[in-house]
Amino acid sequence: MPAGFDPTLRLPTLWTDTPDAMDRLRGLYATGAVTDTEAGDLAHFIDHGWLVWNKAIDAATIDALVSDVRALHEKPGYFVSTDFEHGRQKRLMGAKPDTHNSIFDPYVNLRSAREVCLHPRIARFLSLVFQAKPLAFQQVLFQQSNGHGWHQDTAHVVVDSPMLLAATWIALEDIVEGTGELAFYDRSHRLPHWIFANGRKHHDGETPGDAYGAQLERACEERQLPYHRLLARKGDVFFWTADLVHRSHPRTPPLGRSRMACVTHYCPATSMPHWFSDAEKRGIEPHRELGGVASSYYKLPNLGEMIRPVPTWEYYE
Ligand SMILES: O=C(O)CCC(=O)C(=O)O
Ligand SMILES: [Fe+2]
Repeated sequence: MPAGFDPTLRLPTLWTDTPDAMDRLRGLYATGAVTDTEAGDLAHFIDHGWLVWNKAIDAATIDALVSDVRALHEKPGYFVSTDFEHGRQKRLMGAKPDTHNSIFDPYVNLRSAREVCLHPRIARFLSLVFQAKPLAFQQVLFQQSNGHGWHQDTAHVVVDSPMLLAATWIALEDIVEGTGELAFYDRSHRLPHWIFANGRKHHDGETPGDAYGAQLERACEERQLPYHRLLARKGDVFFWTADLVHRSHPRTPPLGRSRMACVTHYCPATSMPHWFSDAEKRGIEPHRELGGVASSYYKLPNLGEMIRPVPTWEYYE
């Protein structure tokens, strides 16, 4: 079966992505289950597929994470990163300061990263969307843009029920135009499902990224969906739902400029990230009463409050 859109396919979704979501929201509001502000946020998220909160995370909480990231070289061996220099993905960080690579799942080893991605306001909003506590399960701390092309996260962030997915993009500094700012098509979350040649929403490993991205872009342009670039300020939180079409806006010279952002994907704690199919990898570390984190790179649970004493990353060969 060739990859393409399937306008007839229906899959279970978050309630906010269902056709009658606004009616459901009215019900929640009428029973007092959500405040005025939350109802407004949910209505925007339902209608547009995304939501921005300005300055939602206080500077001290952001600064704690930034200073931990600046000091990662003091903990060689603890962090899984892109390691562009060696052209190998997911190698542990070296001992030199680094302002280039992206760090995978820093919430495992850094409490500051958990405080950011499961900030009480974020956890509350995601709990409303999920009707369950949020499980953070794929986090990327970007120091610079990696120039991601057009995609929907359902292609690369795989849950047992693929549409039960949301994400945050949290600015750790004021984002400068041309540094690869996040860009997205408004309301693209309601496109027909894109299905890969494997018959699934997750990437088949064969369809070239360019061809896939170009078709998503064309579908959005045909529908005249507005294109937005997110010039976020430090502490701003951008939420998006499973199928919102997004990318890094192409960078302009000078390349390599800082664009510090923390991206986290979440599913309801009642769902399972794909690697949970291996029973030995089902570790979940709770974070306060708010939610939890899971990782395909690091063995959980029994994570302490601070850095783990053993730099294990058992799940990567
Ligand atoms: O931050 C970016 O440029 C895009 C990140 C992204 O799309 C993701 O991690 O899902
Ligand atoms: Fe993405």
